[in-house]
Amino acid sequence: MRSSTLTWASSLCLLSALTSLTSPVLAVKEHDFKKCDQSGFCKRNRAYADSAAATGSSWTSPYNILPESASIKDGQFQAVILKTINDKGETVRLPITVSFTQAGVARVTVDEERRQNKDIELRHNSAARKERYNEAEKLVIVGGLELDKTAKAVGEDSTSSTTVQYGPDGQFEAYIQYSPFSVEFKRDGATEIKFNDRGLLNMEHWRPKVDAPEPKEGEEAVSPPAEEATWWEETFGGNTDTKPRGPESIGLDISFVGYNHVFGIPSHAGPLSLKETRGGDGNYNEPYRMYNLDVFEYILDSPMTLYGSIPFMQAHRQDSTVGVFWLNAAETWVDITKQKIKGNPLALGAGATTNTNTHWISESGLLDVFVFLGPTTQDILQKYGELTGYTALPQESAIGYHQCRWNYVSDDDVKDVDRKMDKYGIPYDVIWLDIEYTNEKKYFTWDADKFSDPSGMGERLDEHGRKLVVIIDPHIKNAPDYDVVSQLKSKDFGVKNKDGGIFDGWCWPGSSHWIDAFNPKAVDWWKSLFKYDAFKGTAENTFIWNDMNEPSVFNGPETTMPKDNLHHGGWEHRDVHNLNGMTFHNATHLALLSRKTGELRRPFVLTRAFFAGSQRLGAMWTGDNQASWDHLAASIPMLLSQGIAGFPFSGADVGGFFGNPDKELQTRWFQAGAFYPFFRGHAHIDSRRREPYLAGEPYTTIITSALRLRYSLLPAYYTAFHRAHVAGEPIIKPLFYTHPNAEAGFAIDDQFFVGNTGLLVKPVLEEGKDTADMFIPDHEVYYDYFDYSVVPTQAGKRTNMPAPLDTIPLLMRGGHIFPRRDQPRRSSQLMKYDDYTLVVTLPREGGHAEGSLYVDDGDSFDYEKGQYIHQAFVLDGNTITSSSAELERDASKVKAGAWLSAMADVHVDKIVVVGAPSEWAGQTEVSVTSGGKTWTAPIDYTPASGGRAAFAVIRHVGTAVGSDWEVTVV
Ligand code: NBV
Repeated sequence: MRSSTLTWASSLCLLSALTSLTSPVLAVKEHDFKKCDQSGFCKRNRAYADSAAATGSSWTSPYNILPESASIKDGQFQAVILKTINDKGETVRLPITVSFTQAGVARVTVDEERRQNKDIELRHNSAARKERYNEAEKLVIVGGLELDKTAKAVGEDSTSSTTVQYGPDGQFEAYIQYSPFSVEFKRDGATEIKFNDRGLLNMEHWRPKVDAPEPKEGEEAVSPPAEEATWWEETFGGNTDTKPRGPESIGLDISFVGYNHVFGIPSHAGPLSLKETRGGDGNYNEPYRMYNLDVFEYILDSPMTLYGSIPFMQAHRQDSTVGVFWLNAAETWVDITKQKIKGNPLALGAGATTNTNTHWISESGLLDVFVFLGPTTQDILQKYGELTGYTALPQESAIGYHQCRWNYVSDDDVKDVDRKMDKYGIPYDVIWLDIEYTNEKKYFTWDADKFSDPSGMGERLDEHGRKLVVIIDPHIKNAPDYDVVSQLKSKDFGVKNKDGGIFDGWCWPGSSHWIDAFNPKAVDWWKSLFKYDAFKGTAENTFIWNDMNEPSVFNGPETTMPKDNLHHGGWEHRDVHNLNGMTFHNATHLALLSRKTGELRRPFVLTRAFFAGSQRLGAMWTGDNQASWDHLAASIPMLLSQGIAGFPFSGADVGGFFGNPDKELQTRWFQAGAFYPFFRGHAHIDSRRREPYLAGEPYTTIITSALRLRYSLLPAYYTAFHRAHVAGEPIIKPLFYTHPNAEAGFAIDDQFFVGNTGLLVKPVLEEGKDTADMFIPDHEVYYDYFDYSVVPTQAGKRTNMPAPLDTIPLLMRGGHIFPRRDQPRRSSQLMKYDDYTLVVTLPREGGHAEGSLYVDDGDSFDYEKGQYIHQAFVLDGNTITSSSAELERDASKVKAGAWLSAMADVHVDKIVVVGAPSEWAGQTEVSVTSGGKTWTAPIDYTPASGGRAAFAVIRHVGTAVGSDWEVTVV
């Protein structure tokens, strides 16, 4: 459909024809996207793995550390690996550095010695760099690299290996074997991760192209050996990649010893616990692929690549998680196989019955891998976040509900939707404009006939505290009358083709150029386009959506850019492809920070393409899903994967992008979406209008309840976002994260916990279902969220719960306290100064519960100057207390700005104690102490009855939410 042979108009017609089908029967054209054996370097590395396996124990990896080159100093082991490249014993030199960071992370970096490269004649684009791409670190890593200078070599001096002890309390060890080269990472003496254990390390060194001799007359030309066929040129789907540097891939086997589950490497539409990829019952036949692509109508349960990539994987077994982060921005494939451990598995610890072997393959760049030895998932996420950055603390409105479609067609249309949402009492925060708002897809312009008064529209939204998001894509229309493209060309800020001219491709506007956001000067220019006086019609409540930034190029190979295109600094697109979307997202993020001097609002930018580090810049969504039950179900593992890969601010199009959901599906999707970290309804241009008020009864009421539930839980969500911001915690958490020893829950990916609230959600994801089988991971008591009934549960078993259409299966785990705001309003902005409710759930035993609240103005960066409230709540027996959640912080020393001053009048109004102790029966008053004063507040106690737990409601507590206080019941 997107081949260059179709005209723009005909492809759009075809697109419309396909997507106007009422029920989505669409499927990706798989042959439009490469399989491993259609990608030269993937095929070669897999073949290498096959020959290693076939050779068996006599296989020897040709990579050896030169013993005299090895040294360890100041937290770094350095040496040269010699790769034997032929039978004559000739070698190439590959410098290796193993760095040990103060946080206890090990990093293995292997480059190719530059000396080799002076002989390399680049056959085409001579402007391209003659070294392996080595700038991923510059764009991805923001901290955490301080070396642990106390890391030291231990054990006997040896010419055949070095063992380095590192990490907290010297708990970790890296055993570096020289010949053949391999590394074992150990925790407390036990091997957890092995590199090159199977001998699959493969660094295709740079070499000159040797042309086959011209055939003599009468003789046939000799063709290169099969494996060399794709070294210097490769063709797929009619596009030829000229590969001026020849073969340069890297491959490495990484084995997780005693680990049965691996998670991460999003984004793929498959289960959370990754599948094996080399065939067999229920397994995939293809490796997981990471190559950011606009995969039109993607299929489910597949290792196919999608729009974004995070090459970060965790392996988990009972009470232990370890991980690796493969820092490489080129096309990457990962094979996964599992192997039962022979002998005595218990030697490795409980549950360690299996090894998971992985094989990582990238097209170019350095071998650069970070190793995390856990032992908890959270510990790994924290350290990964120190390296790549944490989730930006979002605008509070960004975690409310977003109403989007392709397209709201005029400013009147926008105002009409806004009015109707109010009329029906449906809360929402942000309305979105897709590409049709522009004048002929020229970004930064408006279609003046339909949007005659964008400023008036923005002001109107602002009256209810609402925001507008408009789309800005990276393709810039190549039109004579378009100032933005004239500037892009005259300033030379576009991505180049292989010959050094500006790259011209096909996208929504027709012929287009792409901004090269790897160029800092281009980023500065991009920033200037967003100034209020440049992008007329936008205002402080306008935010941005970046789509198509994989980049999507309709007439390019696999709908993206040719790999031999050139970026700033002379790097080939091949080297940086997976980073491309992030650089564009980053440029837009920076642009929003500089729209007006002195204005300091947090940006909100949604991106479709992403890489490790994108979490610092905004939110992502899972792209063009379909209005079908299986796509609704697929959204949960996809978002859980995002969360444990360090980019939790994620959502899926609620209702499904392609097609028309029936009302049951739409309703269930809202119920699930109400728990997505990023919650947006969106729909394709050819789908029927489906704003929640159009659903009719009982659907509109049920959808509205789901939305109100989300709004009441915003304080809990915002607190969870704060944990993501400071510690890399997922917003929605899979069971292997919350219950790391409950084996039966490790692969469960259709239910999750919300932050640290103890709220356990299992959205209904199947048609016609009115019950839900919820897996219960522990012996704790669980209460139904809505009626406080004590759910009859058994640890490690499923509990069948009623889930008619108007009910979301939602449980509260005993032992938690979470904040809520119970007054329903039209937007989060209007709830800003509402009082709070605390919900306390008593545990099965011990009368202890904990929770917290983080809140700030949800808009500016004043929180960085202490303008926030962060309280920890504890129930102990008969006393509930609130005190600073940060021991080192003295909130009384913070000089309150406008927001914090106003919060002095915002109270904890109500405390609901579910499972309240029977000694509280008969109480009518509690005593409240705060700021040296004591007063009483009324309490109503309702005894347990008919399966419902006893509960107590304390009203008019009257303590400022930011203050320390104590409530004593008896
Ligand atoms: O801009 C139009 C759409 C957008 O609505 C969608 O959310 C993106 O994922 N966009 C893709 C372009 C083409 C869709 C077929």
